[in-house]
Amino acid sequence: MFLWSTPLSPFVEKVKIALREKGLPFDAAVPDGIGVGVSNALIAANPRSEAPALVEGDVVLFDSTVILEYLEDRFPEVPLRPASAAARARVRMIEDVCDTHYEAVNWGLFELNYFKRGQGEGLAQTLFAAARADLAVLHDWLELQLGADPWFGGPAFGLGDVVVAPFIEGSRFNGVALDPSRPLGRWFARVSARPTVAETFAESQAGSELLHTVADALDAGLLRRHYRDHRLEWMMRAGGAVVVANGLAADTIRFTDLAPLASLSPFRK
Ligand SMILES: N[C@@H](CCC(=O)N[C@@H](CS)C(=O)NCC(=O)O)C(=O)O
Repeated sequence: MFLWSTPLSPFVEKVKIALREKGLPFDAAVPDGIGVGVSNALIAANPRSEAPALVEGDVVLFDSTVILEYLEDRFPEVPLRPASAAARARVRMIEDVCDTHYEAVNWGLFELNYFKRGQGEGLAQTLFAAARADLAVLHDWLELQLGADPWFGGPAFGLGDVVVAPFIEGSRFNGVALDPSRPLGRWFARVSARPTVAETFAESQAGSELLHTVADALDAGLLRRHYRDHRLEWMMRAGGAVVVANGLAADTIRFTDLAPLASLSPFRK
């Protein structure tokens, strides 16, 4: 199995943790041109030009949620999905909240901390405050979902934990740590100690060196960051309309490009 990957991506981390939990060996590589704009290496596997994309023989899949579903269906021997329909639906709901609302806040934090957007006149402080307030809400909601159980799916580790852990790690990496005495903080200590999770987070840390160069690369106009859906909404809602306007003017922000999808259509040949 082959995984198109990129460092510090929560979506890639979800897939790596699931593959490791299931004991499935895989090779991974970072495609040339990712983050710069549309990666030609990647669009053959994923016309959205995003990692993760999974290749298993003829099966080529993108989107972490779809890949996790595939892994469950294809390799049910080590099940990660909980047993009941209601518990499965709850995990899907938690995954959706993390993939959309939570990821958008972490994305904003990376933009501020490493890509150095929002400099001058207190803007960064406003955006940081908005991020911290949103994360407090999300952490409370996640804690409610956890309830009194040790894991998100109940008594055993499972998909619910796989889909939350990368996002909490992303905010920790950006300086928003959980209170270790809270149930969610204690869960995060437990999940981080799991070998599959520890290995995955360590790989991300090792790949994070590059982050010290990204502000200069952005200044030089070498990067085009993908402000898709919830990321754009978060930046606007948090008070960063000027960040978006400046990024579009400097061409360091891009929206989704449908050209690779259109090029696959036989109706357009
Ligand atoms: N919905 C997708 C999102 C994947 C995604 O956003 N991947 C980002 C990394 S976090 C990416 O590869 N972006 C490409 C780029 O910025 O050039 C999933 O769940 O897999």
